[in-house]
Amino acid sequence: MKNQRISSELISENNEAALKHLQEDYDHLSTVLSRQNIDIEAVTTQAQAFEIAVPSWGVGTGGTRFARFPGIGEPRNVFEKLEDCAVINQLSQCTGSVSPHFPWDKVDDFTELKAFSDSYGLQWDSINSNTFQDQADQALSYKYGSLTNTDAATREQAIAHNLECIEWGKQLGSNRLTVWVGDGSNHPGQQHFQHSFERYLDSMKTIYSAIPDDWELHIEHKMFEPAFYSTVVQDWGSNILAAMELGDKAKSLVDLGHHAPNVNIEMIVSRLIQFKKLGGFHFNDSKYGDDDLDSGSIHPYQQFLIFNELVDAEARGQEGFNPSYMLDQSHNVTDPIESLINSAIEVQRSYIKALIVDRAALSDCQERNDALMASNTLKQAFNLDVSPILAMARYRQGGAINPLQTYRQSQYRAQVAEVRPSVAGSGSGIV
Ligand SMILES: [Mn+2]
Repeated sequence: MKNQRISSELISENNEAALKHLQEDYDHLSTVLSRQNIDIEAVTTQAQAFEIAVPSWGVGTGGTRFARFPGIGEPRNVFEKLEDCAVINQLSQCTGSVSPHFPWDKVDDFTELKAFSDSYGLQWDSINSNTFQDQADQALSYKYGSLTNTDAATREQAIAHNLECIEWGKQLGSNRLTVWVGDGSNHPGQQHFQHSFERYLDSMKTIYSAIPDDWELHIEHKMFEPAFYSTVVQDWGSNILAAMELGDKAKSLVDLGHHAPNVNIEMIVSRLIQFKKLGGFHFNDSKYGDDDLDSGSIHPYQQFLIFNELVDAEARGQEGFNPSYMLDQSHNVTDPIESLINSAIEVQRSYIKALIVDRAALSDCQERNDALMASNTLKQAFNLDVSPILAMARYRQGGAINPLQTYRQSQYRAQVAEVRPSVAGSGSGIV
């Protein structure tokens, strides 16, 4: 029997009250979809199978480089983070795995940590290494870079950290390592572009050689920040070049916020799929840069268009296509649990809408160069409200028809605040 943080009686009561209307809406949507020869039950089954991982760092309140405004009852360690992740999954039923970040989530006893996550029925998603900041016990600084540092000993230290991350990941049952480095420069001329990328590839080759055969190594690119003139793995071009240089187990990871404004991300996704290099996603949304806003809150159509590419690849049986999905957001003014529940469902919503795109009609429009009807074919699916499918998928798996309402009624945040006193002196800070 799995541990539960929210009373199953409360979920049942709320669901019973909401079920009549849900069934009516579901039946109506079933009729609408049947006109397109779509079986709603098949779509709901796919909604139930949809999974997106939650980042362990997402359940704490985020912040900016100016300030952080802590919430109440924030998790103080990885065990409390897992408790919050368990709530998100219990209500949403689509976030059964957690992506840890080391050394933030480092423990002395990984067997104990694994047993704790098992007790909540949670799996471990990709391991994230951290060489973008200095730790208290660290011998050499990453001020001028980690895997690309001009100093060989500093590079060795950063490589060693990634190797220990792989070992910890094995103990947790993970099967991926995600590497993002903040390495780059703030001034023209500060770094030799080619030499720093050569040092990156050399370091990554050593890490790659330690990746188990049934693992993947995901490379995350980012255009700017903390380096503001150039970054070593700046864009999907540098990313796929590195992944191709390293080998089949190396793939590119797309964080939606890590591109220049207005870049056509769905087209990048298509290219990565075509060359078997799409590893996975960090979903979030943005207005200006790497804003890390809630998924689907600013550009829901873009998110849908990305899933249109993913579902297209799935439907074509594209070789080597098996991307992993994760949220990577910073919650500055909301309860992180609420944002993560909402965001997971918004990503799931994009997936479901992409599933109901009339692909035969779209393909026909493309062949005939009917631009307007091609666009309208996508819009038809995007404009359909698939909420009843999402709610039914949650209900059938024991989740909440109205997860946010149930979460608020549970008083979970107030309860954990009693046993999790605020961490004093955190002041302004970064995440
Ligand atoms: Mn990310």
